[in-house]
Amino acid sequence: MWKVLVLLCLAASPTLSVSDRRCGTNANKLWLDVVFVIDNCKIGSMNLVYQTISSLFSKQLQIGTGYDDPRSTRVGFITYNWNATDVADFYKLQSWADLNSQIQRLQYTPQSSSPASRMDTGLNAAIGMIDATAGFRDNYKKIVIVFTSVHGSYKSNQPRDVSKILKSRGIPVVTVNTGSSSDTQAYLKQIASDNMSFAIADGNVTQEILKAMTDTNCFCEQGWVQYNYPWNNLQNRYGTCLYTDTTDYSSRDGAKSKCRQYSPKSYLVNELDQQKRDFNFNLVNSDSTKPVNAFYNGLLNLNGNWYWDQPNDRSPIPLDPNSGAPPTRNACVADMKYSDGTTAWTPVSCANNFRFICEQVACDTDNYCDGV
Ligand SMILES: *[C@@H]1O[C@H](CO)[C@@H](O)[C@H](O)[C@H]1NC(C)=O
Ligand SMILES: *[C@@H]1O[C@H](CO)[C@@H](O)[C@H](O)[C@H]1NC(C)=O
Ligand SMILES: CC(=O)N[C@H]1CO[C@H](CO)[C@@H](O)[C@@H]1O
Repeated sequence: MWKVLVLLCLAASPTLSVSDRRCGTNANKLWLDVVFVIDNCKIGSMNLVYQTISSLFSKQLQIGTGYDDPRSTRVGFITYNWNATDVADFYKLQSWADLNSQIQRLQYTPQSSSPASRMDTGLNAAIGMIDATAGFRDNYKKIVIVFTSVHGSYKSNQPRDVSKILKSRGIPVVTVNTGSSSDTQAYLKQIASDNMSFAIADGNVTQEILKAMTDTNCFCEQGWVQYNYPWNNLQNRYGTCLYTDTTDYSSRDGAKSKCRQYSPKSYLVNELDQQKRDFNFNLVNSDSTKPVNAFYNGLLNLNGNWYWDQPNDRSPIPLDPNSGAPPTRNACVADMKYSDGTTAWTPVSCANNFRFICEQVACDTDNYCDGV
């Protein structure tokens, strides 16, 4: 009796809302190139630096290159004080054991006798290390992670200007304050990418750096837009990528097959919640000179039931009632916006030509992408 009641209650409780997949966060399957830039000047704090670095890399992670599963991570090390030193380039560490012993060697290397801390030399060395292997693994994202406790000086350029070069190339810069100075923290905040200036004293720095790494590892191939919300909020990115062509109007079946031509992983866009619909309308309008009030999405009627389109090798996903009311009759549907601002999945003739949006999963720790 009890059980029946519990089941009844569960059945009556509101179902969870559905939404797009989040970026993969499997830290054992990272495929990245990471450069550590470590200040070892005489006056800096090295407390917990190498323990923190060590805690980022599980033994399951493939370090180096040449594995059957291409999801592997290269790790480079640069130390700096008055000048920078390349300790390990992207070719040196070819296994987790290599990485582990490199970290230990660094841990037991005495700090520099120089009190100077010139971060621009370290950041320029990072650029050099990344550029030295250009043309190889270009489809792997790079990330630069700087450890220092010092608001230092510089040799030729403000560190934030060198960091800007990295950021403008799509390479995030993480900073980790290894001391407790709030002046250093404010200084590092100008150098780091948004929301990527951390401090060891926070107590959760491993978690924060790992999130920065898995976020960096989550991206779209060139030409595709990563679903994020609110519009243009790159801090809140989902694990799906969208593509739409301003000039391309097509019948429903034409749209469906064009999505498949773009990529074997691609299909007509899903709209699991209102937020995604808002995003989709923004997207079709973002590149258009005249308002776009109708486009084809991936809502399909198969034998009287509603499904979301999926790639050829996957079954379509049944429409969840929480995603929206199904269209009023079996037909092709377009997502339409009316003059009062409301939207509806509206039955249309399949031969009507409309804009359309294609979708595919993002490149992330769950999905390797060999394109750039
Ligand atoms: C500083 O380091 C760089 C790279 O390691 C090197 O090319 C340069 O000669 C060094 N500068 C001086 C003044 O030693
Ligand atoms: C880590 O701690 C800081 C400060 O307490 C907090 O703002 C931040 O949200 C935490 N980050 C994570 C990933 O838990
Ligand atoms: C979660 C969080 O800290 N988000 C911040 C990231 O950075 C942007 C821009 O600097 C802020 O607006 C967010 O609040």
